[in-house]
Amino acid sequence: MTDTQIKHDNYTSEDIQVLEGLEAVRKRPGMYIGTTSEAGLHHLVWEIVDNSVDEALAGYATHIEITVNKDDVVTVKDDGRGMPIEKHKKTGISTVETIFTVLHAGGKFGGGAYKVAGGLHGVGASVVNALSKWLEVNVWRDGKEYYVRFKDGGSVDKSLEEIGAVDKSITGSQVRFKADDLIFKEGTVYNYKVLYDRIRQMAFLNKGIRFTFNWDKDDDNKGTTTFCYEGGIKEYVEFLNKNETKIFEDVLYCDGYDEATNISVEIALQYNSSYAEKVYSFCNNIFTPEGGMHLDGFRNTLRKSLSVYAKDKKFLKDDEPEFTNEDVKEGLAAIISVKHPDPQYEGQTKGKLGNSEVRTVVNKLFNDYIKRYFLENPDIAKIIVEKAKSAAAARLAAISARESARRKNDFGSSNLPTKLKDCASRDASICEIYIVEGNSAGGSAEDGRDSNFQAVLPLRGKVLNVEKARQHKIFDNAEIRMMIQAFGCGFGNEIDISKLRYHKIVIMTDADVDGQHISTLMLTFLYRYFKPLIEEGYVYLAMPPLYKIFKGKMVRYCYSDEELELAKRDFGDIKYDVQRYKGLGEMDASQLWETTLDPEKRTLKRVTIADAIEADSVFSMLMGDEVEPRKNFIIENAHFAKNLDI
Ligand code: 28F
Repeated sequence: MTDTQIKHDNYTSEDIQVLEGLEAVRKRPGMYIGTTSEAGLHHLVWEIVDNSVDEALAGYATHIEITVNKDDVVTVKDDGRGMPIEKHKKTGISTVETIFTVLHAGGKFGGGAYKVAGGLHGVGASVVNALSKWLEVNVWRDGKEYYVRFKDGGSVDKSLEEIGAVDKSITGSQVRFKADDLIFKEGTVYNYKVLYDRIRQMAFLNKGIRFTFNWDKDDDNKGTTTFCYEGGIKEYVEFLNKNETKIFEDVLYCDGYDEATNISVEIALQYNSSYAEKVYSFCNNIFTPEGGMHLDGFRNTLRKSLSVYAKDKKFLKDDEPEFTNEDVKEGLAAIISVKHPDPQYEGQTKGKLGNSEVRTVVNKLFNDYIKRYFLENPDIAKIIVEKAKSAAAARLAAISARESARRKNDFGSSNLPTKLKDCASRDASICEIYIVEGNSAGGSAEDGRDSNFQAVLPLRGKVLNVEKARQHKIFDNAEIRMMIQAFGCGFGNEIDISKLRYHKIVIMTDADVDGQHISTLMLTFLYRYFKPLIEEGYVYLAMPPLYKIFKGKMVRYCYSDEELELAKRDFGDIKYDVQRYKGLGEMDASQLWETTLDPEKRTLKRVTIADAIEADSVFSMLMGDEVEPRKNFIIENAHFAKNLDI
């Protein structure tokens, strides 16, 4: 044993207290990580990675490596200073053990300046330990390597010891853990895409930090990806616009730090030729889906400064109205990222930044920047003004189109589309509407449903490409008018959810590429015009089966290739038949009920905002002006996209 080794008995009163603390986490994991489903499992990774990011933001780590192995063991490693191993004053045990065994509120203890107080983030590494079957830590510090291991949700398995000498220049921390399947009952299997997307996002949000992602499973994703963006959110905006036609090359970027409030701000933006906006705001590296003060400050300053500039330069006449927020967001891609020492989150899903001082700080910084930018770059200022002017003109056209439509009582709830096969119940909380592509499938759905609470709206042809069309065109589209009428809650900024006629809006398409394409279109449309319905969890995807495996009266429906393989085993020696469903139309009414409509048996996938944003970006790529990325996408996905008619 060496002098630096910190030995303590396994049964001191502190230890017992510690275990009681971690036991509380195991009793109510949801309180600490939100859920114990897939999102909660991934939360464990982010807790550990966040600590590495903090060490990098403090200026000590440059590289963070995340590995998932075949057995879903996660390893996170950084090249920071290494967690301190000295005895911690308050706890009497080593700091590293304290970090993993003492529950603490984010920020207060961890030393990270930017934790999400009160929220689920930054609850700390001890929570990860509490929810792991085992967890081990290696620390490289002062020319030595240290090791400690915990098991069964936080009891010390091997106490902290020095395990070797290394060169003094080697420093850092590594955590390996296996999530506990007693806690994560749905399984401890990580999702490649979830990890990949978030790691890339963190790399965009934290310029210069190098992230390495190793996926060590024997599947199609096996391999290593490195993300490092010297340009940070400037490159994030380039990424958002990579499939769009930019209307100027520059990405506007500013950053600043306010000493009085300890708030730092980064903003990047660029316009493209589309009519949609992609504006995402973050606080402390966490997406704020409901926006908040940082976003308000950004939008108001953009609107005001562009209006003032346009008036000044006589692009807008004295008697013309100033731009609205709507006018300046057409074709806008932007990232607003703030760091706040004590963020307050509000709103339905706690996804809205409430601290009002953030708005003031963003206003000041962005206003100074953009005023100067317009003066120095009059050509670009003019392009943006022209874009906003044409948006304003379109907005006025849309208002008059909508007013004339309203006069005809088109979107009034009294007027339901003739094609809608409505349900009997008027209790929206139990009512469901199936939006079905194709007439034949619509027929089976109409016959197979329970008409007490299930309505069917068959759509013919593809939903209008909302990316390319402006509002007044969109309302000319018959399919879209039918949906607006059927939902009954209005659309766009004027949604009144209390008027929504169905609390489940279910998109039902064939389980093939064409079907996927249509559901992408549908999701994009709903995202752009009915966002609150997605946010409130009213939108679902139906999951029709891919196969039927049967022998005589013995029948099983399978929803994936894996399920089919498993089912084949159950049929064993029996000579079975397999039918592959190419489309919903191949199922008769009773089969459709049994497999896809019956609430007792069906699977519905609830659409999240993240799904919709993903659909939106795939969609922009498939539909946008840029031909090259679309071609690449089709070539890369050729095995899968053979029927994609774009
Ligand atoms: C794989 C996960 O957790 N990295 C970390 C550090 C570095 C320090 C630290 C962490 C000090 C006072 C608690 C080192 N030297 N990666 C990580 N790297 N924590 S976590 O300090 C913890 C705080 O109370 C560190 C000097 N100061 C800080």
